[in-house]
Amino acid sequence: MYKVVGGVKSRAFRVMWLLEELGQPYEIIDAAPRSDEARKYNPSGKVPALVDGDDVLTDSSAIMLYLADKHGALTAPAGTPARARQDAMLFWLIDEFDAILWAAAKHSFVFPKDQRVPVIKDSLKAEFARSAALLAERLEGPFLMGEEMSVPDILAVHCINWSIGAGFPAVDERLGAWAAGLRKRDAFKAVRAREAA
Ligand SMILES: N[C@@H](CCC(=O)N[C@@H](CS)C(=O)NCC(=O)O)C(=O)O
Repeated sequence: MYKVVGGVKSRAFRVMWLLEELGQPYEIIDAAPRSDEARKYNPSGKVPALVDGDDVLTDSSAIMLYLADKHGALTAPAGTPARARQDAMLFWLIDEFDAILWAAAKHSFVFPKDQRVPVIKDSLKAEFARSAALLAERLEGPFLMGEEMSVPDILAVHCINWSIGAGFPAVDERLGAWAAGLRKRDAFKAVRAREAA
């Protein structure tokens, strides 16, 4: 059985949501970021990691793509133009959503106090709002890449949820409604239920 290293409140949520969508059972090793437990699986102490038999894999996006490829779902096949477009969307989300939220987190609680520059957060919030407006314009089908759900949907919704938790201004109304629709999925709710347990 897969083991997901990291708690539901971390980026490990993305991997759990994907596993739920795939119908794959998993155990959670609820290791806090930078803990000794997390370092057993990733020397940097970052979570998530995934234990698949003898292999330990790191980085939420790399893990999601690995699982999607392996199980042949939630991704366009590797080596196709559709996959290149899907990857472009994924990498754009990493640059323009995840990185902005992460920068805000670093200047809120991750960095030592004397290295935090809280004033940067207003600029990050404005940048995130611009990115969210751009994404809203690109929404065409029920999912980011059209008719089929894929890995970028999970990353985008997780980041939108994170932005709410971090006190960022509400995203564009259309994007917010789209994210709310994805939160109704059974797979999403199953992970949330683990959070509540
Ligand atoms: N790009 C990585 C980022 C992982 C990451 O930074 N995770 C956070 C928790 S959500 C962490 O472990 N932070 C501890 C640190 O950066 O030292 C991913 O998507 O998995």
